[in-house]
Amino acid sequence: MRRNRHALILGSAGLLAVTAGAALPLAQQDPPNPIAATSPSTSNPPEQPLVVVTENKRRLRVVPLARGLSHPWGMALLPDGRTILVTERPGRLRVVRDGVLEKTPVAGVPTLNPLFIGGLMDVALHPAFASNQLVYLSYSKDGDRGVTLALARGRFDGQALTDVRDIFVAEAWEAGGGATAGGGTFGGRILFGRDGLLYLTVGDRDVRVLTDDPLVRSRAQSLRSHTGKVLRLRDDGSVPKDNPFVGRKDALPEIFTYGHRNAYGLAFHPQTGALWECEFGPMGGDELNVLVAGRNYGWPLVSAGRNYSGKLVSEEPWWRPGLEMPAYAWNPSVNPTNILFYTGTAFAGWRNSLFVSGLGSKQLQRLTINREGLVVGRPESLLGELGLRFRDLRQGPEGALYVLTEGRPSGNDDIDGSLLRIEPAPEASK
Ligand SMILES: [Ca+2]
Repeated sequence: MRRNRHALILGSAGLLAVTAGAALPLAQQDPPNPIAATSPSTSNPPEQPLVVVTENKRRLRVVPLARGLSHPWGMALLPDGRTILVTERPGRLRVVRDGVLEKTPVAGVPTLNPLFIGGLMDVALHPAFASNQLVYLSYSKDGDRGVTLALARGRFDGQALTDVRDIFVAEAWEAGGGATAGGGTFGGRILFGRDGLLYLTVGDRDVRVLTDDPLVRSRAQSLRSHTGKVLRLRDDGSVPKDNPFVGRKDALPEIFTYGHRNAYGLAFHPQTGALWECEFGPMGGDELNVLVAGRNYGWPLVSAGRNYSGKLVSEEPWWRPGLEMPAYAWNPSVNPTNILFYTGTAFAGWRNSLFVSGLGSKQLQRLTINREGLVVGRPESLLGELGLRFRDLRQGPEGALYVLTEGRPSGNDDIDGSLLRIEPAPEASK
């Protein structure tokens, strides 16, 4: 990890040096780039719009829409084109309307346990939100058996959530409490498909992420547990009849795919319709997978990552019969938090690229996918010079990218998070 971070900072410093040396003029309306004059490892989001020149000489304008957020985790762009809902992991749902963060959080968020890296995770809109106002929230829920991931649904009238209730509670309980036990990773990414069904990730629930506990890990392989799975639900939380394990007595029927570590990202390929997923490995072993119903993606039987002790997770890291290989694996780690297939035209040449938001790697990556659905070439690293941890990304109706960032990794009192809009910057005048 340390070596990766070192390499990234060197890379960013090199890019800044090139940028400064070329003395590229900024667009007239943009103030001087504050990042160029400060450390590339700064954890504060920009206060004003700034222009960043990528390694491929593309000019991107970074516009801060909201600052002072506490570990923003997920967001939803409302169909009115004005409103963005943003979750803050410690337990608040915030509204950004016309580019302004409203001071008062949305009332009606369920009671949750924001221990360690749990709390309020993702927010998603029902496909018919414009007519039914239904909003979905994933969060860590306390109960008699410890804490687990739950999915709540309510109606958002523009001000508050009403009729909020759990529509699904994962069988992914881990006992314990406080900041150092029972937390684990929850997953929690929500995505609706064109089929009107809801896909939900459940994390590996490994306590403190670092214990390499084989007992907890093995649950990703158990079809009697929701731990380490991608689930497929109807919009009311019930089970679609055509789910792959429906009718099997030894399996939970919500399971779509299994053998995942910490799956934080989901996206449908715009042409093939396939569901792609990204997941955190331990040290190394971050994966991009193409999900097929009922398949086993291997964790922890196969993984290219190492335990935090330094030992390999698996002596057979790449493949065993019956297990799926990743479509792409990162080394060094990117810490993928979400993925997005870009379908807009605002950025020339980026259509159908896969974008990845990176947490510990403090960057976005752009991957090129060919017509056969394979990743080709080297990922392009973007926005590393901001020094921010990227937690989520979405595409706006105008084709801009919206990203959530944080500075420090955890701490429920932090307010160094932001919502940024990334758009093409005008070409520098010659
Ligand atoms: Ca795998």
